[in-house]
Amino acid sequence: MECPQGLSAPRRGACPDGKVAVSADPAFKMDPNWISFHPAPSKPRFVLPPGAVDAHCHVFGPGDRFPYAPERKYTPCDAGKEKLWALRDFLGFARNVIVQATCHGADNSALVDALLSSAGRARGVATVNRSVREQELDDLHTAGVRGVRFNFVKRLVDALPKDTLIEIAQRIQRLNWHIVMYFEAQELPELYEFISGLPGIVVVDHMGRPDVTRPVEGPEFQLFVRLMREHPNIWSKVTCPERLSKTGGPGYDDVVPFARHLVEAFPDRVLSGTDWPHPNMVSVAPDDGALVDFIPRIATTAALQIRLLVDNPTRLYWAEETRS
Ligand code: 0GY
Repeated sequence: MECPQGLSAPRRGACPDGKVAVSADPAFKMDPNWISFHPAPSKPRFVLPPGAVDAHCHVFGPGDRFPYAPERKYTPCDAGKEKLWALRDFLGFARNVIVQATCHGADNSALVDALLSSAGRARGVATVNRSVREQELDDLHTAGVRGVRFNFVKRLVDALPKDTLIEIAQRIQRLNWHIVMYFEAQELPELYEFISGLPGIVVVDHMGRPDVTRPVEGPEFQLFVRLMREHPNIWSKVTCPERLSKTGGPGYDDVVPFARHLVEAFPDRVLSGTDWPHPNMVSVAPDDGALVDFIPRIATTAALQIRLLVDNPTRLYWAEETRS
């Protein structure tokens, strides 16, 4: 589905001009309850530092060029690379890290296309399965992929068996890639040992998705803190207040203490990102400008902001620039 003005709808299943969204390929008509990304985000008050990286975002399709995977659990509104670059420039980011979205399965074509057209300003995290060949991994690396995502969120994927994931984890070590883990907080006790044994850098999405109605000092979030404290190779994205919050935007007040805790405890192992185009929102499309304004509330000094937004992602994704 592509809305005529190039902006997708804030309302369910409709474009900003009121026309009903219809995919060029009827097989890719977006889900009727799909909430598209915000058509007109506000300009953030927070001025991002030079070199800031949006370290968690996606591209969707367009489905008529990059078909959505048959095994997908949702069909989104198309959200292609041009819109992502426009948002990057509008918000003031210098670079993006594009994470392969589950609606594209292990076909990384849309991701690779975006990386190759980014003039080096985007890196990627791919999804691969056991059958991936070494040459394919090399080609992904050349395109700008620097990691793979292991997803345990049941509403999104049927997770691969752990022995397959361990095999993939070992195979990517030669490329110096990292692993991105996506799971929900209630899964952590069961996954703790598996995550602890993974080689290389492991980046956990969205702080391990804590229930933010529980205390920061409570056992659930402290298990995640312990995971990071015990394993210096484990990083966290302090992302997705719009997903985790129960009080809602624009301030996402209830998420601030969780993210701030991690930024202050592990300043060299945290990443920030918009999560544009915000798959599977349940009520409203978040204002990406408000998401940028969330950053100085969780990284409260210029030094913390530079580490979160520039130093950490540059070290992880553009390592060749930081090697002396
Ligand atoms: C996110 C979160 C979600 C979806 C995906 O790849 C995806 O489909 O990551 C979600 O629905 O929680 O990080 O974008």
